[in-house]
Amino acid sequence: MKRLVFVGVLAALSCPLAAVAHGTNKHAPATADSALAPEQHPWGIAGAAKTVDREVDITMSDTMRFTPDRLSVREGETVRFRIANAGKLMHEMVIGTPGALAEHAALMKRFPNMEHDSPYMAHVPAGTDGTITWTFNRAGEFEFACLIPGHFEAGMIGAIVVEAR
Ligand SMILES: [Cu+2]
Repeated sequence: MKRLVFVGVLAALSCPLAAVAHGTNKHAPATADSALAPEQHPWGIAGAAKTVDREVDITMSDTMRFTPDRLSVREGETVRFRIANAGKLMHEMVIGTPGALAEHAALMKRFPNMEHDSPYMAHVPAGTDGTITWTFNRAGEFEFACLIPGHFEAGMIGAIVVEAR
């Protein structure tokens, strides 16, 4: 068990992005893999590859479902989501509060071609996969959803419970 953890740490350290973050972000309390200071959101903050505690595989399908669609996390945990799109349509995974996601979904309906990218979302074309590395540093009940018009309305939503430490 110990050896497995050690290998994981080595793999994370050998990632060039992690090395960059280390060099440019010395004083940031929670570093992300970009040179910009990560922004705190009510549902957490961008995580860095070198602090990943757990990897979670999520599959998205054209039946408008995430598998799994429920996840329990401990406050402070950094999760690397590996998100596979098993369908033939574009899907995305966006993490947020139920309110923020509903608001975002309404915007997407009005502006379907709206371009956006944030560390708490991944747009995943059919047959490919994407990743999100996120630190859940706020306890609470959050959601993840596909905000592509029609998908959110069809119930393409999952739950993330972050338990207080
Ligand atoms: Cu979708």
